[in-house]
Amino acid sequence: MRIIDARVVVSSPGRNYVTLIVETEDGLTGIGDATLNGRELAVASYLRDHVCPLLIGRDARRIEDTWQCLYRGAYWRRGPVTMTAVAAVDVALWDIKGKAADMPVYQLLGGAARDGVMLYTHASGETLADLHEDFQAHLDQGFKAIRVQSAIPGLEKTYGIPAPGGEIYEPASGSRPQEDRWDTAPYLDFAPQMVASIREEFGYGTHLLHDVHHRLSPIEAARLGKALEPHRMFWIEDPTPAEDQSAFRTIRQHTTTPLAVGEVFNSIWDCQQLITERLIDYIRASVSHAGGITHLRRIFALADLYGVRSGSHGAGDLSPASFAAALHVDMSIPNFGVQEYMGHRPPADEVFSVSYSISEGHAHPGDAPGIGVTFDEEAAARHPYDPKYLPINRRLDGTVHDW
Ligand code: KDG
Ligand code: MG
Repeated sequence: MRIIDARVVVSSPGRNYVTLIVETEDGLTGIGDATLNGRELAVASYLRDHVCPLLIGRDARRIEDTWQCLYRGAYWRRGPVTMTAVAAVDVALWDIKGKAADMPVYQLLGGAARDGVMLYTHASGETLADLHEDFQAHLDQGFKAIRVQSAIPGLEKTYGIPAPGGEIYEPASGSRPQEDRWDTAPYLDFAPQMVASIREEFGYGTHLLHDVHHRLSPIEAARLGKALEPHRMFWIEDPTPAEDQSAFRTIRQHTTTPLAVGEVFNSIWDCQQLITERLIDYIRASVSHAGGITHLRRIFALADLYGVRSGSHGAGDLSPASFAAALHVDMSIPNFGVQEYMGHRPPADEVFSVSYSISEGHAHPGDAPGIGVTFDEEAAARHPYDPKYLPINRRLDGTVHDW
């Protein structure tokens, strides 16, 4: 089953996506998501210039061997660009393997370990009243786990709050990064009030999550975790910058609020200490940024040994191909926790057709062979690449802070 073509399409159906398409001599096609928000063309070039030529003539069935060749064979290992490129190849090969076997990928991974995958969705608002209205709308749609974010009084802009108009939240904008302002003190006072208001209004029947987006110091995060304990959070996410693994020891010593981290991780080495020292409860690495299905399964297998569960990143900048691949992994691993779901802005559905379905807050990848997503190249060509950047965050005195 020789690979005869591997090509990259960069398009913007609602937002920028980089898609790898791999074809075999038998006429099978596999796709993988290679999107890295704000750095799309770096991954496209890595694939086009350095990886696609190496794929031609390889046996598409040899997924592990291809992964090892691309990872070890590059000598320069890890990093978001490399691992997103490797992930796209890996998912495309699993897609082809599923089609060759006439099976959905989750069957190849061991079959369904559950009936469906619990999703968490996002509720947000400029005010607490807006947040409550949005929370109710998500409850009405059947979601059982909801992330809550609200604008912080006194701050002009806050992570996770969409512009008015009802569109799915999208932080990337403009041909240069927009600059936001940040002040920790009002945030630390307000975040517990926000969560308390949700519990007072809606009770304890829904799993509540909150994303701190890397903005606190370890001791500030410990204070937030303690303040949120009465509200029984499902998790707080990215309380401190994710690359500082030992910071979580400080947070852990002070609070029983569950901790989640990992959306910016790209290899098992990024989370080794967090998992083996039991410093977190959920690992949020994603298929498309952490080396594909092959490597993500390895991360989750390590996590399982230490009682850590999965909670994969699933923001809108991970394409439907990535979300589908995540669902196949989520269905089949023993230590699944929850899967993030934001949906995709139209006209993504003109370009990606999907077999997954969502009902009562749970997703199923569907039983189409492979990952169950088709990519329409002609439709993608109607939506050309549109350069956009994630924002930069500055403290009130102008110092650059974590965004
Ligand atoms: O591209 C960056 C986004 O994916 C990220 O800001 C979203 O934090 C995020 C989340 O939890 O979905
Ligand atoms: Mg996040």
